Amino acid sequence: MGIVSRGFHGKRRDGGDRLPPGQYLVEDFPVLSAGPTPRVPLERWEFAIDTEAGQTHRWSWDELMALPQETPTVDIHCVTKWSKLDTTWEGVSLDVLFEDVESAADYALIYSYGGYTTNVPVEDLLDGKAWIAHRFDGEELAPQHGGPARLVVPHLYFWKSAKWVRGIRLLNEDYPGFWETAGYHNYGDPWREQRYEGD
Ligand SMILES: Nc1nc2c(c(=O)[nH]1)N[C@H]1C(S)=C(S)[C@@H](COP(=O)(O)O)O[C@H]1N2
Ligand SMILES: [Mo]
Repeated sequence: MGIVSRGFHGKRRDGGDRLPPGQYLVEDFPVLSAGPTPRVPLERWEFAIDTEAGQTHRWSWDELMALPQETPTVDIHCVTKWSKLDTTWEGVSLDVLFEDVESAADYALIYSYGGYTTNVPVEDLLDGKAWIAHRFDGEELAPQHGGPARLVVPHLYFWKSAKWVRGIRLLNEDYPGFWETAGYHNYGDPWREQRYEGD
């Protein structure tokens, strides 16, 4: 029988097959911040990729804006169990930022203005899976949601999407970040419900 809803990727109240196990849908956009919102003037803002060989690639705000921009629409899943479907961002794909970066590192430690950190395997940042986003829903990204710019890596729980992102340190060895050190799962796949260490 042709069941219409299977594979139908419209927005449904129950999320259909787009809602990972244990999650519920929200229409609002909750704010989850472990500390105060850092304020970084755009003229002093920069983003950096630091390689395992000690090289640093830097972008000013104007340089980031001059790069090719994408507008991904993605579903996001917070470990505190809310999910939000069809969130639209604008920003630069990590593929673009990694273009001239020479590295063989497997691990990345993302670091933010304000001191937050989170670790993600390098391969989870590439091939269209992650962005440095500076607009949300057609507007400038609000400071409480990570403005001026945040990482968006939507296939992992949203704590991996570092707000107020400042840079990425490439490492040969995995190094846990803020929540990973506090008992959250090292990888954080919402579809495998990897919330906490041992899940
Ligand atoms: N710098 C920083 N990034 C962060 C956090 C944080 O406390 N500081 N919280 C994380 C968590 S737990 C979640 S669920 C999302 C929340 O993003 P939002 O506040 O825009 O919903 O940001 C993630 N990125
Ligand atoms: Mo979260």
